[in-house]
Amino acid sequence: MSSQNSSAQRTLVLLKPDAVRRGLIGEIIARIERKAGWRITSLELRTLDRSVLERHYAEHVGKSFYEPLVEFMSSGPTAAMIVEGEEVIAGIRALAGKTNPLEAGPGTIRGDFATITRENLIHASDSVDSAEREIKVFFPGRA
Ligand code: 3AN
Repeated sequence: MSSQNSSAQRTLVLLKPDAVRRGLIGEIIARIERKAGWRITSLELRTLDRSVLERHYAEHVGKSFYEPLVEFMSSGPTAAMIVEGEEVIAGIRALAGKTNPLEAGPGTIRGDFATITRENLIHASDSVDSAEREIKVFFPGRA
């Protein structure tokens, strides 16, 4: 049997306050769980405070959209989770679709359910390094 490249990974996913408010967390989690072999290994609903957001969005501090982003991200509970599985980092980014929902393809979470960039329902780590950094911020016990 030929061996295929195997890349088990873990990633940090946030279902943002708009997803929780709109009752979409079940729909989004179902899309994640449908992928063979992916599983949620930590899950918590919590309202994020400014200090957590500052660490999470360190690369965006000072940008024009940062303050409204923090305002929005602390406006209600977020579902934070760790998802593990084969190529899960790029895979969940693909399920999520492009940052601007109007550019996100049909069939993606953002393409199907969102219209504006700030309220784009889901965050998913963009690299192995980001995933490890972000898991430390949200689930220090799992770092
Ligand atoms: P992604 O979440 O697709 O990785 P990032 O990391 O560039 O996108 O941006 C983080 C978050 O900041 C986005 N999910 C979105 O909520 C917000 N954001 C990014 N760019 C903009 C923008 N130009 N205007 C408003 N909000 C933005």
